[in-house]
Amino acid sequence: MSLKLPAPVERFTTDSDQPLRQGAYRSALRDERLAAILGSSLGILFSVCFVTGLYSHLQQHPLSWLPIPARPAGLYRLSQGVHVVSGIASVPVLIAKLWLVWPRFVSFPVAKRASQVVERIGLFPLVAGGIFMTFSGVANIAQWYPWRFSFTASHYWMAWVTMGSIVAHLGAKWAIARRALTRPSRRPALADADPVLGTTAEVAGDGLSRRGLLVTVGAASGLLTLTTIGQTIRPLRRLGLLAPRDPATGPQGRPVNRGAANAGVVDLANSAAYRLEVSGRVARPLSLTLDQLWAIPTHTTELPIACVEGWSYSARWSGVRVRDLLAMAGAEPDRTVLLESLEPRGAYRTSTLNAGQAADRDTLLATELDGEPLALDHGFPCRLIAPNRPGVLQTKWVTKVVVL
Ligand SMILES: Nc1nc2c(c(=O)[nH]1)N[C@H]1C(S)=C(S)[C@@H](COP(=O)(O)O)O[C@H]1N2
Ligand SMILES: [Mo]
Repeated sequence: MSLKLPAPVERFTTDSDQPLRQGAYRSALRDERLAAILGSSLGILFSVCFVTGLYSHLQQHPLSWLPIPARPAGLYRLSQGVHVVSGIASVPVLIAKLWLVWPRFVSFPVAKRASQVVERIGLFPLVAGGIFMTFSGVANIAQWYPWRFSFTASHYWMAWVTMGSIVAHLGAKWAIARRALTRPSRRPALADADPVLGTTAEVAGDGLSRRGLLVTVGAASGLLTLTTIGQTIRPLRRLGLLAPRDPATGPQGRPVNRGAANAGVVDLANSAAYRLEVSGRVARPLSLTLDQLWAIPTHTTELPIACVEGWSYSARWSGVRVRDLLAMAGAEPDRTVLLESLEPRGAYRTSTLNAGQAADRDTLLATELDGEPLALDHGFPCRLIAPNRPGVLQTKWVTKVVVL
C-alpha cells in the first residue's frame, strides 16, 4: 500500500486550537504522543529527584518530631546517588521536551480563552523551575557557583514551585496524555491521522523518526548517567569521564572535600595543645590529650562517606564510639549531641547527632581510615563517622563534644 504524504500542516490543534505562525511548527516529530512520553518520563524523573531531595533536606534540617534514624546505614548514600542520577538523566529529556513544545510559547495569538491564559501563566514556573533545578543541581555537582544566592535554599524552594507546577500541569494534561499514551502506536492511515500534524514522522518521512528521537534522548540520558555514576560505584570509575570525583583519588586513596589547608586547621590539628573535650550535660567533663584519646578502646566499622554532590566511597573506620565517650563523661541519657570542629568558621564546622544517632554502635570519632592513622585532610586527629548520614554532617577535625 502506498501512502500519499499529507500536505504540510500549519495548524496546531491539540488542545488549544490556535493557529501558529507560518512555518513555526514544521517537524512531524512534534506530536502529542511524543510530548506525552517525554512529559511522563520527565515527571517520573523529577518526582524521584524531589523525594530523594526532600530526604536530603530533612537530613540537613531535621524536624524535632521526625528524627532521622541511624539505620539502614547506607540509605543516604543510595538516596543521594539516586537523586543526582535522576537529576542528571533528566537533562536530555528536559531539552527534548522544551524543544518539542517550544512553538507553543511563540504561537500567536497568545490565548483565546481565559483558561488558556491561566494555563500559559502556569507554564512559566514549570519551565523556569525545571531549567533552574537541573542547572543549579548540575552546577553544584561540578562545584561551580555562578550565582550569589544560597544554593541549598534556592534549590529547595524552587523544588516545591517546580513540583507544584508539575502537579498542576499533569491535572491540565491528564486526559490528553492518557489518550496519547494508550493509543496504539501504528502507522496511521490518513483517515485517522495524528490530530496534531496529520501523521507521525514514520509516514511523513521527516528526518528523525519519533522512535529515533526517543532512542537518542534515552541514550543521552544513559550515557550521562554512566559517565558520572563512576564517582560512586567504584567498579565503574573508569567510565566516569564526566564525574567531578574519582572515588579512589586523594589522601589514603579517598577523595577529600575541603582539605585541612583550605579549612585553616593545619596548625591547630598538629598542635600539642589539641584536646578533645566532652562537656555540656555531663557529670564529669573530659579534656583528653591525643594519647588519652588513643588509649580508649576502639571499634571498627565499614561506613560510607556520601557527599550531597552525589559522589561517595565506603571505607573501614576505627575509633572511639561516641556512646562510650558519653558514658565516660557520665552524660545524661537520650540527649542531642553537638560536635564542633577545629575549623574556625564556615557552615560545616558543627553538626548534631540526635539521641538515636549518638547511641548507635557504629557512631564513631574515627582516628583510623582503612587501618592507617587518619590523614590530616580526612579529619586528623579525629572525625565523626556515623551511619545513614550526608557527608556534610560527618564533621572533620572534631575538638568538642557537647551534650545538649
Ligand atoms: N570540619 C569540616 N568537616 C567536614 C567538611 C568541612 O568542610 N569541614 N566537609 C564535609 C563534606 S561536604 C564531606 S562530603 C566530607 C568529606 O570527607 P572527606 O574529605 O574525608 O572525604 O567531610 C565533611 N566534613
Ligand atoms: Mo560533601
